[in-house]
Amino acid sequence: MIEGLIIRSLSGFYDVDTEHGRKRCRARGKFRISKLNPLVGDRVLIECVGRNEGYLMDILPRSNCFKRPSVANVDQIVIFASGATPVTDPFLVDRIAAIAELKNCEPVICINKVDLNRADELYSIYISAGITSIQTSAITGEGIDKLHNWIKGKINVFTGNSGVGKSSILNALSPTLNLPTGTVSEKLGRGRHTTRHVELYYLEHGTMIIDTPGYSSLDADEIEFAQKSELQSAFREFSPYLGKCRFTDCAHIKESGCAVLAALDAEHICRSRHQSYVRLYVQASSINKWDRNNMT
Ligand SMILES: Nc1nc2c(ncn2[C@@H]2O[C@H](COP(=O)(O)OP(=O)(O)OP(=O)(O)O)[C@@H](O)[C@H]2O)c(=O)[nH]1
Ligand SMILES: [Mg+2]
Ligand SMILES: [Zn+2]
Repeated sequence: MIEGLIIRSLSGFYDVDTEHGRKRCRARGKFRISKLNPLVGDRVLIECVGRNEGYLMDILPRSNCFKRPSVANVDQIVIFASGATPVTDPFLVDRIAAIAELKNCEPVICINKVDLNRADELYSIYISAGITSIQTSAITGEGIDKLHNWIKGKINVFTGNSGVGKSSILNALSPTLNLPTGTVSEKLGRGRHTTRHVELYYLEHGTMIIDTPGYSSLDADEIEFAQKSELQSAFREFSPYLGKCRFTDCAHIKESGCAVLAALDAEHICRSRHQSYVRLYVQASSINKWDRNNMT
């Protein structure tokens, strides 16, 4: 058996890169039985058949994995947002960033299409939250070098709404990729789901980027939910205040003597971030354990 990396999964086949080249693999039956789903980014063991084919035999332990985008072992999740069409709802960014924080994956916010709308307000929310944020344009090239530096040598996944410019920015980072990009419907205010599958691409200096299909407003529901008790640590700007509330089990929503709410009043925490926290907390409270286990 040899080790490899899943770089693409397409209709029942997995393309696996190994030291002996790329092998197209089928998964062995045990994956169906165990319900363990091989993901792009997985390190796997394969049994070669002929020159270019093989069987997926085992998945090596993961450092993390995500349900949507469905990837494994990522160091950074680059969350795309835009002030131009499709305009990003900060709640989507906060939701993905929160899940990433809890999975030890660094969130990076890429505010794209700044040639059309700079979205400075959105940018300042994430800068003041202490999250790396970059304003980019695939058209003018603004921010591309900065983004390049941030992703260097790491395994990154691009995510965000359809039409926000993930594939366009990937093309700007590595023009030889020549990935298809689609137009945005101004009338409907959304993209056309141009990228249809998850695929890992190699850049120089060992940088890897996984491009993924964008969210529509509906399938954002596929993002996992956190436990309500762990949510407070998913908002990194809350950390100086945790443990300083009057009640040890403070939910930081409306309790008296809450240090987080005091920081919010003093404008040390952004209101939109705290609103997202409250929304996620309410959602998490309404999901029971049984549902949670069946969602992942
Ligand atoms: N003005 C402007 N347009 C951009 C920019 N980036 C992307 N676009 C345009 O936005 C549209 C969508 O870009 P894509 O790269 O296909 O978006 P995507 O996020 O990959 O979309 P999906 O694959 O559907 O998830 C295309 O028409 C791009 O030309 C930008 O920085 N500025
Ligand atoms: Mg795309
Ligand atoms: Zn509190």
